[in-house]
Amino acid sequence: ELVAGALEDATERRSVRSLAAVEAAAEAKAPALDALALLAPADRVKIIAEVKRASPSRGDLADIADPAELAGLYAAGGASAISVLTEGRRFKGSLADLEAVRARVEVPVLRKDFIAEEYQVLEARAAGADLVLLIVAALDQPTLVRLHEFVLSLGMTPLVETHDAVEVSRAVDLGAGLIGVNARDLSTFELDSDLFGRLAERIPTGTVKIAESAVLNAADVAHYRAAGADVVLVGEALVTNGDPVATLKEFLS
Ligand code: IGP
Repeated sequence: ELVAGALEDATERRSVRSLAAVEAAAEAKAPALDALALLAPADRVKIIAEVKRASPSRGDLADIADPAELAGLYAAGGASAISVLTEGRRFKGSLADLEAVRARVEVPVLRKDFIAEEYQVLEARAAGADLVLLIVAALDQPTLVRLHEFVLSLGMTPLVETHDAVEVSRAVDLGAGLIGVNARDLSTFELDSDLFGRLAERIPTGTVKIAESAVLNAADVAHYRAAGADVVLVGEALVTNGDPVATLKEFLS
């Protein structure tokens, strides 16, 4: 499955670039941006725009020759942060994509991947990531607690992704500052665009509430906003639309 593949790939990278080397690279990096503050609840909904070439459920989405250029358009369109898929096998992303995006934009950048060990978190920081996705369904609670602490210890912000009420309570127990609800079930790939609305009330006030997936148009953004989303994370609709700046402006209007 997805996590096992991502871990195998990380193990392979580690044989080329040691833990110590990645630690040193992470250490040498300019500090991460304060994504928690930049994504804080506001009068208007905020958008995290995703650089996404492909997905297991949808196959190839877009031929993104220059992820940095796309991220630049996202920022110009008003995105508050950029998500970069770095998983290679099914999403066709890479850490090089993230590094290129980081070099281009001034907003926070999220490493979107199946993170299960510290090495991957260090890689994220070494590539310049400000945020790291932690998927509750993919981690037992002690590992989740450990990785959450580790992300924070590097000055980055964890985005804790959930898909049911039990996972939300596990995220709340962590003291997570950012909690996402993914409308897509990562084991069946089914979408449930009302899931965020059902789970939002379980997320404490003061936590940044993020609705992930299933946004195809401005009405979907409004639907999530009405259900209490502070931030909406959008991938497919932006990469498949020829004019991401116009699309984002519409989503934010
Ligand atoms: C974006 P969409 O439906 O707008 O393309 O979804 C994002 O939510 C989705 O890519 C995602 C994801 C993930 C991908 C959410 N959580 C975890 C991989 C791993």
